Amino acid sequence: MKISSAEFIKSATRPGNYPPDEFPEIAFAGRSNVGKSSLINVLVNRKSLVRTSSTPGRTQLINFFKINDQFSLVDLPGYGYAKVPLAVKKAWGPMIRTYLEVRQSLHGVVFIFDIRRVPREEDIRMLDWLEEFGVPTIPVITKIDKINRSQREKHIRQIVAETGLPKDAFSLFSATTRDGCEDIWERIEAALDPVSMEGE
Ligand SMILES: Nc1nc2c(ncn2[C@@H]2O[C@H](COP(=O)(O)OP(=O)(O)O)[C@@H](O)[C@H]2O)c(=O)[nH]1
Ligand SMILES: [Mg+2]
Repeated sequence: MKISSAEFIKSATRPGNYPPDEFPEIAFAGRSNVGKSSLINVLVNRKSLVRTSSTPGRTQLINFFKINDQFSLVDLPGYGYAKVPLAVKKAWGPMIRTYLEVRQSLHGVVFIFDIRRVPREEDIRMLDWLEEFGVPTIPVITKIDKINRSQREKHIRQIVAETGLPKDAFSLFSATTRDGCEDIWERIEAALDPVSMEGE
């Protein structure tokens, strides 16, 4: 994917504040600190279009970005960070679920797992919602640079087992080495609609 423009549109928490759904949209989901923002920045080849953080749990807004004036990417708030206030934790579920339910232009969700972590309850809940609303899902295992090649398979098998998703459904990614970037783009393009991307 050649990126000619990438711009922040706005943040929102509820449908009344979403930008108009005039472009096909791909959202990125996963627990806090999993590497969502880093993945988006690598995909669009911008160092800091999306703010990354070593203090997880800060982003509790749905952030919309417009790419090439053609489609949108959405950074969804993460979950699972212990220090987030209870009120914020409680708001997360309805905020995400509503987005997945009502967003007409949503073409798919890139669902990100950390290779070092076993998927937890919130991850499984997200997967259930994606299934409930029939949202095509692109599962990605990220931070693969953190685990030696010889150890990776073991970690991947655990994520496969916990999620129940087929092993070959997962793309492997590293924001550090950019491994997996092209593979993920291919799958995003397929989800966006190959016809509208023709000639780009
Ligand atoms: N080594 C390594 N670090 C990563 C990778 N992706 C993200 N990180 C780091 O993980 C932390 C959280 O990343 P961020 O993108 O802010 O996560 P988010 O909370 O899911 O948006 C940051 O310190 C990133 O630099 C990766 O693929 N490899
Ligand atoms: Mg982030």
